[in-house]
Amino acid sequence: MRLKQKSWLTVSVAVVAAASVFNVFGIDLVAAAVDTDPPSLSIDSDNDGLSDAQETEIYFTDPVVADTDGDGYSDGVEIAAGYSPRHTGGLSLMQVDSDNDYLLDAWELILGTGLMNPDSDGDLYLDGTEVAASYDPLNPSPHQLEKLIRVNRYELKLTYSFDGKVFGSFPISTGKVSTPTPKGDFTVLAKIPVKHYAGVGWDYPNTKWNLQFARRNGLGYYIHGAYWHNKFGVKAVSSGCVNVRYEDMEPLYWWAQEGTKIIIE
Ligand SMILES: [Ca+2]
Ligand SMILES: [Ca+2]
Ligand SMILES: [Ca+2]
Ligand SMILES: [Ca+2]
Repeated sequence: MRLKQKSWLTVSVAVVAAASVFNVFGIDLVAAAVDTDPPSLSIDSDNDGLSDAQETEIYFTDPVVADTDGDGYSDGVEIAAGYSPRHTGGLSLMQVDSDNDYLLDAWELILGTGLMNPDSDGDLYLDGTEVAASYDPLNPSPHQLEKLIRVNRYELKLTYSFDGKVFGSFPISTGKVSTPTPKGDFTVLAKIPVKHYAGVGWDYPNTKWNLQFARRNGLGYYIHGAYWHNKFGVKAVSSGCVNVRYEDMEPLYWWAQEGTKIIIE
């Protein structure tokens, strides 16, 4: 017992000694560390994985309440999983628009526009209005940015981006071997909210969210929602169109414009 106490004492004396040495020689080092890592950026008062600064300036969650919306999931867990920490009901960041500027929370966080500021660059045009028309919501001068939809027929995947920043990426189904989806560079020719597709042995009325990109031999080719199968990312089953899950197609449809570039490879 006595021996144990003594060794503990020896250790603590050694720690104090080391700290003193550090104090003598480490003043500049400590000052530099404070400069590069300000406490305000790293303090996480409610220990939810988001710093106080992130909560007050980016996510607009409560910095002293770990679960702002009270749904049982902490703010940090929700952000990491793509859910809104400000809305109950299991809504994803793709399903909410906190400042009602027609730009989804998910896209505001990607672009760096204000989640609670409907006009981030102060040019009197709403963030969502600017993105809808391909304008930069962070630049008050009329500067346009590229919208691009990329379809990969081999991976059965669609990715769309704004100014090179990916706004969505998800599994799709394309044309089967006998009725392939055409390859090449296209643009959105028309946006049609609801369409009726039919052929020999198949009939799909009231199909939502249709983006036409080609017309060949009297046939129209579309990227559209599909409610009659679940082969997305699994198998090419269509008659030439690009089939998309409804939940993925709705935001893509509203984001795309006539003239938006499409690359099918
Ligand atoms: Ca926090
Ligand atoms: Ca929560
Ligand atoms: Ca918004
Ligand atoms: Ca604006």
